[in-house]
Amino acid sequence: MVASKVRDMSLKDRGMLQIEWAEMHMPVVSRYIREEFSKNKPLNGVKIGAVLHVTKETAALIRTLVAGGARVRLAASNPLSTQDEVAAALADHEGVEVCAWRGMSEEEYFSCIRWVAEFEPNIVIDDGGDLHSTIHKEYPQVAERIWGGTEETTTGVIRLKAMEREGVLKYPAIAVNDAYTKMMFDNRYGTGQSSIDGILRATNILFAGKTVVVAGYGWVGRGIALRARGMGARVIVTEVDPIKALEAVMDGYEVKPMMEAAKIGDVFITATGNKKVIRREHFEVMKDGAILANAGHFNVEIWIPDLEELAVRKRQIRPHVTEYTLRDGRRLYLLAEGRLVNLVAAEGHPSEVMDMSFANQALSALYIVENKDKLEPRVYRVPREIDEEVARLKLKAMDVRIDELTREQVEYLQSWK
Ligand code: ARJ
Repeated sequence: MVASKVRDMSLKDRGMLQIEWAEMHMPVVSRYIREEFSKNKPLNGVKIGAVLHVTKETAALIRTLVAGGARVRLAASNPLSTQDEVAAALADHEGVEVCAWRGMSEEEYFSCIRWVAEFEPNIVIDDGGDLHSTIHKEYPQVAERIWGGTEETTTGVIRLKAMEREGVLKYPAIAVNDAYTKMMFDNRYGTGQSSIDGILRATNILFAGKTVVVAGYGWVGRGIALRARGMGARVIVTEVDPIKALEAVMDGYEVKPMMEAAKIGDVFITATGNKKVIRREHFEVMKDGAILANAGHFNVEIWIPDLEELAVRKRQIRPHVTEYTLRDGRRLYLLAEGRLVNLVAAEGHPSEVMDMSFANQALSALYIVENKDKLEPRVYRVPREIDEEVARLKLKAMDVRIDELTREQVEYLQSWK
């Protein structure tokens, strides 16, 4: 408790109410798995270092890990995404230390991540890969002793696979992002709703009738395109992958190069995981009033240095809306400083979908404890059994029942004759 660094401890009661609200909608993590963990204490004495967005949903996960007997040190996975009241409530918790406040500098952000590394955790849970990367670069002795790690998001998994490829990965890593019950739900339905929620809270614009350009048609882009269309927007998708581009066409969207989409879009939402997706040449042709938002993990998709260079004036119009006036008088509006618009301008994904993502996290942490002697320093998929268990528990919570194969059907599926 003493070691925690948060904005204001007097917010803790308010934070606890938010956590209760989240947990009401997270039956898998905060009821089923927590009950099991409380009973059997499978994480007894395990030190977990976590770098996650410090939200009410993350709090539900942390409380479940602690119920299982773990001690947790938690830092923010983005300088602007922390819910300060939740950070205070968590810092007040037995067994939890927190380093997170909204609006921290880049330097403070990394100092909190180092503080998690210095905990010498047995297990590391990361979102985006900054913890994995910092430990590998700066704390090799700590890395040697880590049993295993998990990774919440696509960007982090890409970085872990690069480490694996270059032969530098020091501990086994489970790509929680790639579980079906994560990627197909959190990335699609979670981001689809929460990114639009962030844009609406920041701007209060009407989506109906707008031309919305979605850059990237992975799970995140698909979800955003789907929800934007559902609200009456005309959706244009940009892609570099021919298969995904074709899928977008077949799903009924217009597909164009960014250079053409730039001229006609009212709202731009990036979801590629890459850098400089919207840059100088695009800003130069955009319409007066165009709105720019990012849904990807890092603030590099909309290339802000170009925008800064092109602008003759910059004003904060309202929270999370920065106006850039270009030389010819056109005004472009950047939301949430180009960081994940859903977590900065809204509250991130709804609890219901984080319930599935974080159930995968909790069960993957347990899997590492149980299999630490067998696992090698590689990137692993979430075991199929965990994925199916998460789906089963979610269905149970939703009171949805499904059929079972008959013996005859099982035999039919197994026969090749
Ligand atoms: C915590 C959240 C929330 C939320 O699972 C999502 C993902 O892949 C991350 C990309 O950085 C963000 C993470 N995420 C979305 N919403 N994490 N609480 N409410």
